[in-house]
Amino acid sequence: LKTRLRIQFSRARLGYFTQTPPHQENLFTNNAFLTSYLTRVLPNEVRAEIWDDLERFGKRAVTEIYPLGRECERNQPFVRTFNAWGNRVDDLVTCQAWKDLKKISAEEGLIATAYEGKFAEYDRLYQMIKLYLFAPVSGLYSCPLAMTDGAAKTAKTTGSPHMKKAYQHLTSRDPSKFWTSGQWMTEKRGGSDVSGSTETVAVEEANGSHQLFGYKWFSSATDSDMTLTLANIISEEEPEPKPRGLTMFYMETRKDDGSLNNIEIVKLKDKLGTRQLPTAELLLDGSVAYQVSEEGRGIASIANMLTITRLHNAISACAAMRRVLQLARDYSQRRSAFGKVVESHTLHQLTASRMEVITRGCEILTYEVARILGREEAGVASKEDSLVLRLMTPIMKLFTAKMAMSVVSEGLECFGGQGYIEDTGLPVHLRDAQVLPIWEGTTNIMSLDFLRAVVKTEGQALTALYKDVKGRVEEVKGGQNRALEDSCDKVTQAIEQLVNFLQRCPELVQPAARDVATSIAHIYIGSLLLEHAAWDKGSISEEVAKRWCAQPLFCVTPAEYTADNQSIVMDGYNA
Ligand code: UCC
Ligand code: FAD
Repeated sequence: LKTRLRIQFSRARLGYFTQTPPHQENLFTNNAFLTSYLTRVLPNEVRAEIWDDLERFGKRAVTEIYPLGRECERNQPFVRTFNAWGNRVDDLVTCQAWKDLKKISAEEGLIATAYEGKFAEYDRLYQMIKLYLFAPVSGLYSCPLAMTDGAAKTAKTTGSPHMKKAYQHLTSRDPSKFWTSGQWMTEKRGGSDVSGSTETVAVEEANGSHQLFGYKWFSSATDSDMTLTLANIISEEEPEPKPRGLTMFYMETRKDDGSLNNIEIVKLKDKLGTRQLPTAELLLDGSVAYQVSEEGRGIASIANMLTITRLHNAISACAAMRRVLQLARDYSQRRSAFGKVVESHTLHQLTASRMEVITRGCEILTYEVARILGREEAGVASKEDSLVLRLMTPIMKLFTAKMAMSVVSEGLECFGGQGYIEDTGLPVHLRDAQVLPIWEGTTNIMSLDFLRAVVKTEGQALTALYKDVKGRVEEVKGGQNRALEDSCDKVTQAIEQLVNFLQRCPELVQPAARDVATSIAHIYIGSLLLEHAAWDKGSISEEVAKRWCAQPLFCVTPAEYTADNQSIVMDGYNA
């Protein structure tokens, strides 16, 4: 009887096979390249002090922070515009996990570490490594931290009393005191040409504060405690905004009674990715703010912030690539196809190794920029260091962001169809990576920013870079490591080609800006990987450096710059 009933009512049989999901590795200890890089660049006493913390945090990232990040993706922010009684409240509702991430950020000193002076020139690198471990699992809490760090740096270099107070909060390790900051620059007319597009105006009050009126089109981390923003000062006497006359303002987002500072959250953006992060359109209707730059020096002042946030962008790009690679390599050991684990297929090995080489290249570039920034902040940077930092910041931003899109996309493909399935937690990486080339300045804008740095330094930044690359490569060659000789020659040849092009065709530099920036990224990374390989003799680092340098490093195509590109694009256009 029971057999008959079981046939009639037994549960559906789903088959015997279930796939083991990828396991989560400690993000620090299982990162061979990172640990090797830190062993090379950190003095023993610094390494001894920070190593345990990084190991612990690498574990905390996957055990405690990752579930919070997932929760933020599942439980996205929303705005309750009116309360039940018809009062406008603009209540931005974020989940508990988002709030917990703020607390963890303070406790872990994710901002404070860069400002405490404990490890002098290594503070910034130490902080960036912690952020690198945090970013890929943080449910985009890395974004408010980027802007908070940018604001802290700006506050540190600005004398105003408001900024001094803000600095204490932004760099606090006490969760009850810790503040985050926004960065409200973009308006409806455009976010690239900020000076030409900003309509927000500021009117001075009798007490020296200003009231701001305007519409900020993209404001991420709308739950932040303060923001830095830009406006054009006008008055009864001078009611017209001055061309390119922006000034930077400090604004707290709430009044003492907890209500918004005459800010309306008009709507939250419906975004492709970064959905964990509240990004709003904000109406400023007499919001009280304080002038913190000289009048008309707003862009130059907020540029301090951009240097930091662009470094965060790059560290997040590297972190996304590394995270997907770590998961993919584990999965490739657990998934079988055609009778053997995916990992043992030679074509898969090649595909994954290419991703690894690109990721290492982006990582070493970003670590190096963080290391130089740390030197500058500790007052031990040479003039050349500072020039290289200025030149390489936009190049690092644009290059790592583009590579992240490509590596993360390839990384999802390593999971086959599962890479496309939401509750694996994988697709979010691709959605979130797509913002990296857009915000904080698009790829073209970064290319033009690199040219700005060249022009502003009258070419000195390029000369410093040239010397830096040549010096490093010559040192590697001097080390008599035969295995690296050809690669050294390729880097030298590429930098000479680049200099030759820039000297011979100055009129092509504008259209070539993006290709020149990419070539510099290739060349600079080549020299850094070679330096690392020379130290890490006989290791996988040698193979990585050789593979990097074997690709075309100089990728300038002059014929395209003078071609009729417009006609190609507009062929058949009739709107
Ligand atoms: O997207 C945003 C937030 C997203 C959330 C944060 C995520 C962070 C990563 C997290 C990862 C998970 S906030 C919006 C970001 N917006 C931008 O990045 C704007 C993009 N546009 C540009 O960058 C443009 O190049 C502008 C706006 C900076 C150019 O403006 P102008 O008006 O044409 O600039 P000028 O006239 O060339 O330069 C004005 C002054 C000059 O100084 P002086 O007057 O002394 O000669 C420039 O040298 O500003 C100086 N300057 C700079 N200084 C301009 N750019 C820089 C720079 N990069 N560094 C130093
Ligand atoms: P546009 O300036 O209209 O650019 C359109 C295109 O034109 C781009 O491809 C650009 O590269 C190209 N272009 C423009 N000028 C040139 C040129 N001279 N040469 C060649 N090409 C050119 N902004 C904030 O201020 N605060 C925030 O918190 C914030 N959060 C954001 C969050 C998200 C999720 C996103 C997507 C954006 C956010 N932004 C924020 C806005 C972001 O910084 C801007 O979108 C970005 O700077 C580009 O500006 P835009 O959208 O106006 O594009």
